[in-house]
Amino acid sequence: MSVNAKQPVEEGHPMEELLRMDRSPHIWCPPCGLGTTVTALATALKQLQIDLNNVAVVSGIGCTGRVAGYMKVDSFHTTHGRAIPFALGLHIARPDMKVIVFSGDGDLISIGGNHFIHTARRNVDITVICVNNFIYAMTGGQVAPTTPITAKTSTSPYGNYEHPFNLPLLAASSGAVYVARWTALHVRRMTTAIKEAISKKGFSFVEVIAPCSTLYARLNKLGSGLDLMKFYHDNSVIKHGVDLREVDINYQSKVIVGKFIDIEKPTYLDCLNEGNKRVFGDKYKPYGGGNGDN
Ligand SMILES: Cc1ncc(C[n+]2csc(CCOP(=O)(O)OP(=O)(O)O)c2C)c(N)n1
Ligand code: SF4
Ligand SMILES: [Mg+2]
Repeated sequence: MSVNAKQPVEEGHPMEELLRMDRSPHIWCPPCGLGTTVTALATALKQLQIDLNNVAVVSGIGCTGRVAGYMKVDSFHTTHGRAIPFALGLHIARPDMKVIVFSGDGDLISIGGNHFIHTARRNVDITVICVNNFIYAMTGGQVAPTTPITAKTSTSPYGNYEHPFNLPLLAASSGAVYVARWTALHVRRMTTAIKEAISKKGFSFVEVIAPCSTLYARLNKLGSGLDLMKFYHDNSVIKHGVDLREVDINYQSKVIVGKFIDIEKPTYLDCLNEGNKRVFGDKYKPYGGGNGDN
């Protein structure tokens, strides 16, 4: 039967290859920045043309932690704060795979903070994408180690008074070899950063600023998701390579974004092999992963 030219031809979704369509509709609120961030990751994987059998996405918990369940690659929704140690184990067992941690600010930097700094210190070859929405969103909008001073949360109704972490500075000073920050508005730049981070050998870190458009925006009377985007359009300042002591985030002030760090340094496995070679000489067979035969 010939196809009627006037009938629309049904085509698959452009991201069908990368997203588990059977899990849709997703649980996220419509204006949430998580949508654009996941699209950036999927686009990055597509553009890099990596064999998807060699990609794993690992998440902790929370709204952001749901990402692992939506990506159509080997993916793991782990326990609170344990995405990085899980990813580390996966990387050591299968160094040939690209291991990407995609998780929230509360998960990665609060309960998971120690894993974050030590995995960066060792320069383990994984990529960490942190969606910083300034709160613990899924559990009701509690204060997080990333909440800007004076911002209201459900547990700081009169305004936060604790100093938040500066995540790019924390990552870089802990040992990351690639560090970038963009907002959920900067979809193309974020995609480029994710591609660079995945291609980088060593611990790479991309922070995505995407304030929770439901709880954080409501508690602070910041308007709709579109208003948040307008804010980042008007207030993001691109400063590649800036001194990271200058990229603190203050409540509703300018946000410095860009590629901050891109350096070379031996990875954890490079150091392990070099260290053992130094001691055992030719008797040492460099570790390349797998079942111990190599
Ligand atoms: C051990 C443990 N403690 C507490 C929780 C409850 N909990 C679930 S999600 C979450 C907050 C996650 O915050 P974040 O990582 O920023 O994710 P978001 O929801 O903001 O994307 C917490 C505390 C849990 N699941 N496990
Ligand atoms: S509660 Fe906040 S972080 Fe969670 S999906 Fe909704 S807008 Fe996004
Ligand atoms: Mg959060």
